Amino acid sequence: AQQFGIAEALKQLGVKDINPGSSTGSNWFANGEIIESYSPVDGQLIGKVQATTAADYEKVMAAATEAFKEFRTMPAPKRGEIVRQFGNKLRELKEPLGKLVSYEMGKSLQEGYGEVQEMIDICDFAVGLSRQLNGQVIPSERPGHVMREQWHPIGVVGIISAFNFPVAVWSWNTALAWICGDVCVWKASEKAPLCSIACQNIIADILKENGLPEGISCIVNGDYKVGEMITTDTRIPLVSATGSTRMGRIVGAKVAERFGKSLLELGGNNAIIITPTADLKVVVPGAVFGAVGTCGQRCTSTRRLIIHESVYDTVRDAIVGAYGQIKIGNPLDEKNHVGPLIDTDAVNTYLAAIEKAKAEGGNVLVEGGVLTGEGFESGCYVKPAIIEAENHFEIVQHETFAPILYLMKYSGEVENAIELQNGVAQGLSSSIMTNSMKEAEKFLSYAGSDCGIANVNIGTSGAEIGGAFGGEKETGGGRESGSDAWKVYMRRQTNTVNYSDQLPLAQGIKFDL
Ligand code: UN1
Repeated sequence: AQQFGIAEALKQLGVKDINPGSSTGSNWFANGEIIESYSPVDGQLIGKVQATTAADYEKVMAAATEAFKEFRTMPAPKRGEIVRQFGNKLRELKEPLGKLVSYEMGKSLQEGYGEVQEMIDICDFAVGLSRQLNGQVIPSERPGHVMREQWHPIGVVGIISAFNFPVAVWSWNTALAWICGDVCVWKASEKAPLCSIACQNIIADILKENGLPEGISCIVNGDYKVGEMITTDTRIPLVSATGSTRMGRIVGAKVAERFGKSLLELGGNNAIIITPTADLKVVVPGAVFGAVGTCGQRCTSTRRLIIHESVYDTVRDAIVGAYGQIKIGNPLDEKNHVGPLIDTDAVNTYLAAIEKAKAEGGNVLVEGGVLTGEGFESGCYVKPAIIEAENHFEIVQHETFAPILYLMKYSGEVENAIELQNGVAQGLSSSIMTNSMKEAEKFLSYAGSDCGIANVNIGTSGAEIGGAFGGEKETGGGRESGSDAWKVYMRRQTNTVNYSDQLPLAQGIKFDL
């Protein structure tokens, strides 16, 4: 890895061999067990982080709640200025941060840079938004009265994020939360803890330069036990959790039990429908990048292709042919398309899924398997697989976070394909490849895709930050990132003001004294 400048990147990001994993900015403290971060790229130890204990957590929360009292009084456009500086710092550090993402998580360097670009984009979006946290004026039924709706900061926002987007997901939440006047406590994945240290270092410097309290951005590190401190804490009115449906089910229930709000962005089981008029030039890169990009570890990764029987053989052969061109190897080497899975547990899950698909009657078109030998010492490199399967197979109904693509046929009208596409428990992303206006509009209509994201003639992954990001059903229902997703980070208040000399009651009620 050193030939790719990892040591230099770590230095520029202030990531040390041992990093205290609880922090309120520069005031580091952590007394828990040591979490070691190994790279799936070459199996090397990158660094260590100390986990957050219950006592550390209390210090973090004290700093965060104190910081909120100050931050909420700062005008929103001034908070936007802080986020602008943060975005600029990310521009400067795009190369080292992108490299660390690639090395610690295993995604290709291009995708590591792309992830940092998403952070920069959401900062720009949030800066503009900091002057547009608009409420509204509502006509009152009473004379001399006015009704208003306004948005206030909600408080301390808990952020729980996954290993696969170890920096961008945090920024989607923080950039919006900060302009809204909230402060954040982030529990990053214990599989990519150094990325969280790097991010924290960047924002801590900016807060310091601006004379702002460190508690505006806090991190806590550790496993689910640290997550539980957040989900059960009544001082945290909003918990935003991105990750598996299994995790979201627990987090959602815990937060609901105390009437907190949660924003859940969970698993997907994303399909592309390929119709008779689809353009192969668009289908092949869209489907292949969707299925093998990030080694199939995006929540938006393409898991299923639902292909019309009349074009099935042509599409199948083109996709199988393209798989023959895929280069698997060190993701820091830009000639490779696909890097490793996150760890050997993920490799075992991938292998078990292939076996399960075969046992259920799946027909393997492109064999999977683990790569061995020089360059593959970490044991995390696998071959993207293609399996002909049926939608009702149990394994097809589940999200396997790995590059396994299931192919299935549909016949007749597009409605049949939509039924298959919707026939899973998850509802994140979906797309249709068609040149028929009627098919496209049916797919986007109320009777069409039931997903939070529905695309035409592009794949399922790679959403831009400007749109609301998230999905329905077991995907959790939350929306992060663009559009009006900011509203969840604020509390809504309805005001009625009487500027008359009378006190008329609503609904015409008379109450004469
Ligand atoms: C995720 O996998 O959790 O749409 C996020 C995409 C990216 C974000 C994925 N912009 O693929």
